[in-house]
Amino acid sequence: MSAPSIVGARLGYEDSYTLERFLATDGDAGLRRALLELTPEQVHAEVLEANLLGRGGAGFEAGRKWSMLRKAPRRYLVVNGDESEPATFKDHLLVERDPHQLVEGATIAAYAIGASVAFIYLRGEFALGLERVQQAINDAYARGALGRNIFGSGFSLDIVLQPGAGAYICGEETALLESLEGKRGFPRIKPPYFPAVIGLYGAPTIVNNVETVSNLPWIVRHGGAAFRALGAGRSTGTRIFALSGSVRRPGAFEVEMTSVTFRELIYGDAYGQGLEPDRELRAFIPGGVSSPWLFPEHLDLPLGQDEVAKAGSMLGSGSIIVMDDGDCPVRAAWRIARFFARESCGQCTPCREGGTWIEQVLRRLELGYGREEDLDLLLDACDNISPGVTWPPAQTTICVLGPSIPPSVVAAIRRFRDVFLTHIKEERCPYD
Ligand code: L3W
Ligand code: SF4
Repeated sequence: MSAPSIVGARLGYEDSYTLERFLATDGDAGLRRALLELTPEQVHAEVLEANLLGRGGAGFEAGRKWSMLRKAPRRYLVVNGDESEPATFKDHLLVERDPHQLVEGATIAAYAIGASVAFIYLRGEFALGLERVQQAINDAYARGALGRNIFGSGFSLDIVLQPGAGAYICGEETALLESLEGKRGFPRIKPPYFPAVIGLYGAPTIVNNVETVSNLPWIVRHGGAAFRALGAGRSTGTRIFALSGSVRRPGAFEVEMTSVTFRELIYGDAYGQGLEPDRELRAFIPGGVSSPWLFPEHLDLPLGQDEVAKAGSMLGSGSIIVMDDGDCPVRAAWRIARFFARESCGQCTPCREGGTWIEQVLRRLELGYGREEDLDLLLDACDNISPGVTWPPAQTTICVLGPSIPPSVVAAIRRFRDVFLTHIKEERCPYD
C-alpha cells in the first residue's frame, strides 16, 4: 500500500480484522464524533464537501445520492458487497481485513440518512468475510456501538448481514433489493425504481458500496475538506485499485486519485513491477470487464474518473487487467462475453439472446472454426445490444449488464483484427 492510506490504513497489520487492532487505531473515533458532536445534516455536509464518488463502478457522488433520498418515516441503508466480477477484489480485501471499519462506516451512513435498519449484502462465497463481518457486528452490539441509543447519542441502529446466493446480477443495486426481499434477482427499471425513491420494501433506500462506506470514518474524523485535498478535480481521496493479469506483482494498491498514471501502476516498483521479461504490453482493461479496453498509448493517463472517461473508457470498479503480447485477445473477449452471457438474468432479449450468440461466435473463432463474416456479425450483434457501442452505453436493456458485453468485443475486433484473421486462417488459436 502506498501513502496516504485511508480505507487501507490498517491493512499493514497482521491482526487488522480484530477488535483490539481496530480500537487501538482510531476505531469508533469517527462514529463517536458523528453521533456525539455532529448532526446528521453536518455529517452529510462533510460527505458532500469530500465529493466522495461511489466506489462500486458508476462513480456517482455519495453525498448527492443521499440528497436524493425521498422523505419518508422509514428509510434503509444497504451496503453492496456483492463483488463478483472477474478480477474485482478490492471489497473482498476490505470485508475480510477491516470488517470493523465497514460496520463503523455503515453506522455513520445510516445516521446521516436517518435509517434505523441497515443491511450489509455480501457475496455468499466470501465465507471468511461473512464470519468476520458478523463478528464485527456482534462486537459492536456488545460495546454499545450498535443497537439502542448508541454511545448514549439517542441514535439506534440494527445491522443485518445477508449473504448472496451466487448470482453476479445481484450486485446490480435493484436486483440486490429484490434478492433482499426474498425474490429472484431481477433488476428493476430505473426510473422509476431508483432506490433513493422506491427501494427496499418500497421505502427510500440508499445503496452504497463497501469501499464507499469504509471511507466515512476517516472523512468524519478529518473533515470533508481534508479528503477533497487529496486527488484532483472530481476524483478526490484515494481508491483501492485491483491490479491483475500479466504483471509480475498483481495485488490491491491504495492510491491517491490522479496522482499515479497507469504506467506507474503497471510498471512501478511499489505496484505491479512491470511485465515478465521480453513481454510487451498489448492492452489493459481499466475499470472492470465492462469497460472499453485501453492500449499502450493510454499508459500516461492518470488514474482519475474524468481522465479515463475522456479517453473513452471508465475507471469503474477500479479493477485493472493487463494483457501482454502472449495473451490472446480473442480468448479474452470470449471469456468476458461468456461471463456476462452466463450471468444474464434473461429478462431482456438483447442481453439474453445477443449475449449468448456473441459468446458462441467468439467461441468458434477462438477454437479455429470461425469465418471472416463472423467479425461483422459480432459487430452487428454488439450494435443491437448497445447502438453505436458508445460508453456510457445507449441502453436497450433494463440494466447495464447487457451493454457491458460489447465494449470488449468491439475493442478486440477493432484493434486486433489481424489476430482474429490468423485464428480463421490457421484454424486454431496461435497462442495455444
Ligand atoms: C436517484 C436519480 N438516484 C442515478 C443513483 C443510482 C445508483 C447510482 C449510479 O451501475 C456501474 C456500471 C457497471 N435519482 C439517480 C439516482 N442514481 N440517478 O446513482 O447509477 P448508475 O445507474 O449509473 O449505476 P449502477 O447501476 O450502480 C454500476 C460498473 O458499475 N461496474 C460494475 C462493477 C461490478 C462490480 C461487482 O463485481 N459487483 O463491482 C464496473 O465498472 O458497468 O456501469 O445508485 O440509483 N435520478
Ligand atoms: Fe437481465 Fe441482462 Fe436485462 Fe440486465 S440487461 S435486466 S441482466 S437481461
